[in-house]
Amino acid sequence: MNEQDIRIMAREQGIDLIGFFLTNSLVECLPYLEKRVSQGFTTGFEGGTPQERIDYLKHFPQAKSGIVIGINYYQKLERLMDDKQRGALAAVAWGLDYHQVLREKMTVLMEKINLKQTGQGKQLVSFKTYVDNSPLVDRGSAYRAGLGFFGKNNCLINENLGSYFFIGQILLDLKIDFNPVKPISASCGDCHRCLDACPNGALGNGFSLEPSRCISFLTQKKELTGEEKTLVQHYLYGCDLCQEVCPHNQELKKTNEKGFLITPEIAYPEITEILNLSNKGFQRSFGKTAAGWRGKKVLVRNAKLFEKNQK
Ligand code: B12
Ligand code: SF4
Ligand code: SF4
Repeated sequence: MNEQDIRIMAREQGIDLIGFFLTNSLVECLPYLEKRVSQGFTTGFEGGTPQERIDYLKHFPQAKSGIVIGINYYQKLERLMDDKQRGALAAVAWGLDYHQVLREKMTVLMEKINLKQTGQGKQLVSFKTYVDNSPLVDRGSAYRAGLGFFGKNNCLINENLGSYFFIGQILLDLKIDFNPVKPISASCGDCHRCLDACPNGALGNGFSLEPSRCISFLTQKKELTGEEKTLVQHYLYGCDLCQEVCPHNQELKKTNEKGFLITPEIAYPEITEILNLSNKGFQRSFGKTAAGWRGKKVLVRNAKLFEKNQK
């Protein structure tokens, strides 16, 4: 099977970006992962030691190639400024949960690959899909496959989609015939807008991110320290501030994924509505989004902290 065949299948599947990678260990990312550990800047969401994280074969010993996909989730929804007190959800939690959307796309892609295989009298290909749910380094695989470069805001930036794309990867027991690409050497240059935009100074030089100062992390963390509680602002889940200001994220094309599209009223919910959410109401509004996994308690806590910190 060659990369062109798979690229065509991916396009039919509404996959915005696709790349291929070899499954030897992701050594190029090891120093960055080790540095995070030595700085004490891990979140507990990563899972595994740096060595385990870069070892594709530990996760899927049969892996002979890797496919990585990127799905655009950009939509412009200006912050609602009416007479109501509103918080904000980061774009990561707008619409359907991206874990589900990407997993489905990768599974259908593999079904197509397998249809072609069996049509040619070949064996079914075994595979595993990953999206933000394993120790594997999603940004690292996408970087290796040429999907983008690392920005100072830590995000992987693509020349067309900016950083507003989710990443999924597939390890498969099939040797794909592809030309390994050179990782993109572009960089941020002298720009430091994201470092300036981060309200808590969570971003540092050398791609560092201090979780205990990062609103995205704090709005997902279960127990907050006294100081951490003072850092939660209008974001009730996630944070987009270091992406919004990035020159690569201006005038982007809207996502093709209908499931991600929502209205400003949902993106910027009323604080009183959040504070009065019933369990059923939470399930109805958040159960199918990426913010659902953390549960009602943390969301309501964040809304209370926003109110308190405003005073
Ligand atoms: C833990 C985690 C978080 C933590 C820590 C984030 C962080 N920056 O480390 C928190 C909760 C804060 C977080 C927040 C967000 N996250 Co998050 N998160 C993850 C997770 C689970 C692991 C990330 C990780 O390992 N971090 C440790 C650092 C060291 O690794 P890294 O982020 O991959 O960064 C690489 C660079 O530092 C790199 N590097 C830097 N420079 C260079 C140069 C060279 C030459 C090389 C080779 C490598 C390199 O080496 C690292 C390894 O590749 C991944 C899913 C996954 N399993 O990979 C999603 C993931 C990174 N998150 C994602 C998203 C969308 C977000 C948010 C935008 C959500 C939001 N709106 O709140 C924010 C963005 C915050 C930010 N500025 O990074 C996407 C990123 C998509 C993209 N295009 O970049 C991912 C990939 C999920 C997915 N599958 O789509 N996240
Ligand atoms: S996500 Fe928000 S708090 Fe975290 S580094 Fe970016 S701007 Fe700072
Ligand atoms: S805002 Fe500037 S420094 Fe930050 S990621 Fe974008 S280009 Fe790089």
